[in-house]
Amino acid sequence: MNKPNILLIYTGGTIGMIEDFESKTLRPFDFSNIEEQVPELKKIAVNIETISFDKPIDSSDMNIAGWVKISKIIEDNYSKYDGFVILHGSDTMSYTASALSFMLKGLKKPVILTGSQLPIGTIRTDGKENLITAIEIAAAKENGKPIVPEVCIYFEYDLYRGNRTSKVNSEDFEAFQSYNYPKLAEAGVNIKFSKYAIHYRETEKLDIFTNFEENVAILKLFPGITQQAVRAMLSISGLKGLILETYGSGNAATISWFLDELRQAVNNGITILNVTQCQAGSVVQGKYDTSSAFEKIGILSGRDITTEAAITKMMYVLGKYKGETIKEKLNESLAGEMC
Ligand code: ASN
Repeated sequence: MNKPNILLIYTGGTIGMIEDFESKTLRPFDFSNIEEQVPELKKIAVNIETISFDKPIDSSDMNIAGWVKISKIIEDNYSKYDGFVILHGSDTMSYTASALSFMLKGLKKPVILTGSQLPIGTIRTDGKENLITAIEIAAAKENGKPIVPEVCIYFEYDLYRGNRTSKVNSEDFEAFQSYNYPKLAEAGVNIKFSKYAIHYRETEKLDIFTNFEENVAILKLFPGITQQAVRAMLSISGLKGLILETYGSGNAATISWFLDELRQAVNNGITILNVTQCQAGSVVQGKYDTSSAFEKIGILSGRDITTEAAITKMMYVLGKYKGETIKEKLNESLAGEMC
């Protein structure tokens, strides 16, 4: 039987770091030495090839250009490999997974992001298990077809749909959660896949779209926010899209200056998407009086989308579509990112 071919794409992050002897700070190591750090890789029944960013980055430096780079690597190597594993810092991994889920339209092969909380060279590292199981998941097939043909995050025994995740813990090995969508798999003695939750595409072809709109912003509300702060955000020159992080099921202050600022922004052509600050649950505009004004103003509901998926979806939709289609696409689930 032919062994599956997996491409390991190294972008940076803690997983690939070693401690600098003198300064004690963490810095990326030469990724071509990965098998020295993880000799177990030679024992997995897959062919692994690696490709690395020329300059590995801490994921805090990730941006649209970085996502384009990853997408192009996948596009250029799509026919040669059965699956892709992306090693990435955990800090912005949910943003990258979300962005890739929109960029890699029509994806039919596994793209599994993983990383670690402790560098791979340390004794108690979580990186080895994460890396080895991510590779096994990327290679997993049934009847010749990949079991998880989605952009996912694998971390600490759990596989998630990437665009449903958030990083919720900066210390625990269990760093990610997907509160509004079930796990796609759990790794114990066996890897148990929840096939009912996995999205299978039959006919589409990979069709990458990289022209993301960068003129977007996130405004997180808090009690006592001033008109100057709201106005400053909404009057950013060239702003096209705004994610408004509201309270609970999409609620916000009803004071007239606030609604006037938002109305003005929508009239000026800024697309506003309402998402909740809560980690779980959904925006339901109109459920309370405090959100019913949003419907009239033309603010869209992000329903149960995460902020990470919302901002990257906004970049994608504004980059790709015009006019009324923008609203239609934001209301639709494009890559399983919302209900
Ligand atoms: N700062 C690191 C990063 O996101 C954190 C990590 O990978 N655990 O690149």
